[in-house]
Amino acid sequence: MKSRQSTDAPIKNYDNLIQHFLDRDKKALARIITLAENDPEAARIILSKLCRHIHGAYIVGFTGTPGSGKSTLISKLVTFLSEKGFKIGIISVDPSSPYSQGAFLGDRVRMREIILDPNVFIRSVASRGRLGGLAKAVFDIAILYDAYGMDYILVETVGAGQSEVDIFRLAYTVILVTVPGLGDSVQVQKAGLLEIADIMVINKSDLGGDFLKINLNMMLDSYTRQRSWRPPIIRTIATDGKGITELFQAIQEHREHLELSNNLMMKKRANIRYRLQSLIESYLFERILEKLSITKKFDNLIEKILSGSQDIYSAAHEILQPLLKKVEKSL
Ligand SMILES: Nc1nc2c(ncn2[C@@H]2O[C@H](COP(=O)(O)OP(=O)(O)OP(=O)(O)O)[C@@H](O)[C@H]2O)c(=O)[nH]1
Ligand SMILES: [Mg+2]
Repeated sequence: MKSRQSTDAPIKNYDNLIQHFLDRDKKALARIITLAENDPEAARIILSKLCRHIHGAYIVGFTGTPGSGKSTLISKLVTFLSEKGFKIGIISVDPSSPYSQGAFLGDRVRMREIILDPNVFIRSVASRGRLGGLAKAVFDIAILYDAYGMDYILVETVGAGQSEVDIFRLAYTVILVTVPGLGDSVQVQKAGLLEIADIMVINKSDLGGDFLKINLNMMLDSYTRQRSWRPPIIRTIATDGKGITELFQAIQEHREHLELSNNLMMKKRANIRYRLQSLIESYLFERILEKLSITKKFDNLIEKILSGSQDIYSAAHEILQPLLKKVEKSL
């Protein structure tokens, strides 16, 4: 195993790579994202040099049941934005199912036309892996896209697990993509999606959607009474690009609402707090727990629990107590 965090390891110089990145070389962007994902020390060095490059990319999240048309909608919106001269970074979160590889490739084929666009960059993140790891990867990519100079960052996820819901702390505008005939309330109420949605899309409007619209309006009536923003309902036919202008308009209106109400700054602050907490949590987890678990004391406690002379809770307490005392003293 590589000793990633060893303090004796020579500190690598990433200046050349960073320069290429700042010159908007897509290869450098891809390389830096890979480094950030796999090498925490590299991530620290590179991000410390890029943190001054804040461009204020606007982050939009897309969620909704599998197959509702999120990727199609994103690809059409990307074409629309690119034609206006904007630079767009896409983050696509694969569902954790073992079949996701195929679905992802499918998306890639559909997105081929925009992959070649110099204004667009796509990165996919697998949602398998350690808890919290997914959100961290997505947050890091978003920071890198911003430093690279993207105007819009579009994040696609099915929004099923907690980790995916966490991703929506990142997005300033969250779009919930629904489709007619799929059990209306199920699509919306799952995992509290109604609470996080800022814009409702009824996609596949070529297949209907009048009834869904009535239902969504009813749900919004009861839910948004205390909110200053009522999510608009936009009808789209993603395959034909219908409704994309209206969708962009709705995103802009929500953005203005956030800016005028100062909520954008609040969201950004909450994001940083969450990221900082998660990062500290993962450092604690990786560095301290790894070291603790190879001590003699740890082995002794395992034996005691095995023989029934100690319970697991008091054992955890015994390990943590001296550490917590030291930490509390240092705060
Ligand atoms: N009839 C109709 N089909 C559509 C529309 N939008 C997308 N589709 C089709 O729906 C299918 C799924 O579209 P995707 O864009 O892959 O959906 P998705 O939500 O990204 O799917 P996952 O990433 O697997 O969750 C594709 O076959 C699309 O061509 C639409 O407006 N009308
Ligand atoms: Mg998709």
